Amino acid sequence: MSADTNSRQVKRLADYQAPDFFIETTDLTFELAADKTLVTAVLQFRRANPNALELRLDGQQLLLLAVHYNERLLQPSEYQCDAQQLRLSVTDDDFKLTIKTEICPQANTALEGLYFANGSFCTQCEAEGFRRITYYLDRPDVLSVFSTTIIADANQYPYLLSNGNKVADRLLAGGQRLVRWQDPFPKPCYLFALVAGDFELRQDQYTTKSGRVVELAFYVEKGQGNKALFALEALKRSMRWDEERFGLEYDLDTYMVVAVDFFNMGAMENKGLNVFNSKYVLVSNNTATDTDFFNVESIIGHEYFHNWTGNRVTCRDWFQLSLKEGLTVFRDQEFSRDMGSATVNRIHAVQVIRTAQFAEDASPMAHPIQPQQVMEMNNFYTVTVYDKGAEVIRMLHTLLGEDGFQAGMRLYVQRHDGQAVTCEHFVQAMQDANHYDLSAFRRWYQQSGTPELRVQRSYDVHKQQLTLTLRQHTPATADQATKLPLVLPIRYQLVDGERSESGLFVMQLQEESLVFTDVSATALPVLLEDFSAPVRLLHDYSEQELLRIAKAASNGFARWDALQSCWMLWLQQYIQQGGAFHLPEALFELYATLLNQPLPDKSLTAELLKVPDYGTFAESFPQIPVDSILAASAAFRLQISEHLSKALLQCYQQHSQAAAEYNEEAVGQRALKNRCLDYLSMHHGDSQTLLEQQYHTASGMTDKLAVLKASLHSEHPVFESLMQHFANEWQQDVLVLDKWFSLHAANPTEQVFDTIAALCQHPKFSWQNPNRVRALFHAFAMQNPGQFHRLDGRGYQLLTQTLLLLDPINPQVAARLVTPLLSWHRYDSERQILIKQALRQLLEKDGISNDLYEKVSKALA
Ligand code: 0A1
Ligand code: ZN
Repeated sequence: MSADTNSRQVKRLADYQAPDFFIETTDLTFELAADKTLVTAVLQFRRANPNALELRLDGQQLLLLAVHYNERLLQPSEYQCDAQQLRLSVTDDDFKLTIKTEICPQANTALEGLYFANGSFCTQCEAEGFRRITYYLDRPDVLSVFSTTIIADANQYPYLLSNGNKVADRLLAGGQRLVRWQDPFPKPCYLFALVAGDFELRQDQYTTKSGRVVELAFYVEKGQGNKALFALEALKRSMRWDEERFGLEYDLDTYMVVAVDFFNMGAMENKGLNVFNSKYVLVSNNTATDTDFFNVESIIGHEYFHNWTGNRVTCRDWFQLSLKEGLTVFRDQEFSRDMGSATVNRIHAVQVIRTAQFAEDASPMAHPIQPQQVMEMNNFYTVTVYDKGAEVIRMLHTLLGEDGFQAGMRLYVQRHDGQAVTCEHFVQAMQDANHYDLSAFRRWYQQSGTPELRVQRSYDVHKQQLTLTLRQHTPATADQATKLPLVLPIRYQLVDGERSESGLFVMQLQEESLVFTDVSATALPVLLEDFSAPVRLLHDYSEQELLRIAKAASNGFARWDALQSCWMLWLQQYIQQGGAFHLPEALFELYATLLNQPLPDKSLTAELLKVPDYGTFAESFPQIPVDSILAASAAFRLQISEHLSKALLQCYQQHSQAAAEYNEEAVGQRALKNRCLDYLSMHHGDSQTLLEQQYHTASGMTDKLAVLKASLHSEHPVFESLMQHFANEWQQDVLVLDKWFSLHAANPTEQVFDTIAALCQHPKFSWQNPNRVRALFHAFAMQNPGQFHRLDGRGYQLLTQTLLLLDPINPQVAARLVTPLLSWHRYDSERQILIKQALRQLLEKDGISNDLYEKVSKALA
């Protein structure tokens, strides 16, 4: 079998086999140079399977220099080496291999393994990047104690970092320096990290609840140190929170975070040495929006929480990814909720599920939170594994309650500390700690798709009884034809005049009834409060009923959710009535009240005042009516801005004095004010001064960017001149410039094509940098539906040509960008033809990566 076919193979969870060998200790030495790095790995093996006679080590893009078995140099005839593996026969139970390889970090534009970018060395080993560093058992169930020696030019790379504790640091002859690290905790190689470079260092300390002092160190680009201070504080808050809520304490003496501009994902939880995409560390009022601050805090929390849920207890194999990711997202969501507006946090998490995750279920890439088969693991770091995974954990929390859930967590950690386990081990711990039968609940791990929950109401006047008939059904997905009923925890509230009754109904069967007695004919049940199960709720509530909930429900989430349902009704009416449709007076009344007397939670008020975005509308249709959605959204915004111009202006003015800092009150005020601005900008003549004034007097990036977004949305003529001003002001700050790239890419006029072509030549743009590429092309494909879905195919072609160019440079980033093309079946026939043609162009390309191949071939299957 050729190497190529071999690497295109699909791996299945059902084929899992425990490792034949373990690696007790891993001693690595790196002699670093950008063009030629020498890696010496001294690996102490122990045979686990007495029948295994061949050792197969994973390795990719390595130049093998020498292999020693114990102290003996092996001849090339004594092993086989191809593009994927190094194989040798072994008879001893315990033996040592010393493997010398050469790699070229500066040629590594895929940013997997060890790479050199922007003057620093950096690693990314999850999921299977370690095999690009040395030959190894690159699988998460092989846990080893690592020591790492780094030798590099002392002047060029003053900081030489790896996991654990520093145990040696000395200068060598020839201007070289040697630093040695030891990590006492056994770990899989995906948690290995090495960083070498020149940074600005920000330090602090944290005293754990048992009184141990932990040194905190943030390494960031020179001159950016102050921008790391918020992240540093967020880390301390995370550490305290995890002690208080989960009883989990940090275990090493140092916690290091390095921020780099070249990174494929958000951040990585390497043991004791997190590597972060700089956009999730570096923030200041001037350069970052409130959303950026929020993301920094939540991702700092996420990576920190992985120390227990991921690192101390890790995954047996990559099919178990949600074991660490679903649980850690749940933990970071709970942390964020405690740090800010609980309701708005929940709304944002639910939006991710209802748009991106439901879309994934409906796509050729549909998979359960525990995927059953995978070609390229990097393709499974998905909203399903992460965010639906977190919803599944949240349902366990709902079923067991906080105390029961924490008891389960304690048992899970106590049983499995230091082990590589499966999702089943987690569920079993929850079950055992609570004596709660979770057999049926386990289906959530194996079954993909979006369950639909249909509610029918019937009222018996004589008995004064309301019966809800609930039916669940999960439509078939691309990966799975038949589905079984799921356990659905349904939180409800019955609003009946002044009376309200709330509770939790646990649905197990395909059809069940929920009966309320002694209630009036107008009693209204609010179901699935706080989105207590990740399902699509289908109900027959009228506009009046929904508006009643939106006006009066005590639960903020329920109010928002009822309005979301209203918007879907209005969109359908708009489509039916061909544009003659007018939003109801009742909505304007509700909005006027919210503008005149905002709720105490101003961020929530701003959410309630928002017309859903394109993605949210789109997801409610099996076949997406692109043009109607765009026309309706614009019409809705215009109607609101015209009907409520006075109230909008007043509310805008009342909330324009927010403190510059990032705190709940100020964030809420800005959100509300900028929601008003977005509407006000639609009156081009009247809003010019307002926009310019806010732009030029803004106390921070949130307000500045809000002006640019509002004027982009409303195609205001002031957009161009303000963008020019912005570019001049932020030439040197690439993270800010990314915002500018994205705004350009979201320009809804045809002009966008010339602009993007010009921006690809911008001195700060680089095809090698994922942040830059995403700033332009992710924004184009996801935030510019009008131009992306053009009927002449120009939008699809722009993305396709980009992917053809990008795939050889960075397959991971290319494969993430292709997502909007995969769902061709969701569009009309004209667009289907155009998208399929684009997909074929990709598939026909010689040497297409596994990453892209897996997705595109599934889409065309
Ligand atoms: N485990 C990290 C995210 C991550 C995943 C894959 C990567 O490369 C393929 C990099 C980072 C997290 O959940 O934060
Ligand atoms: Zn994670």
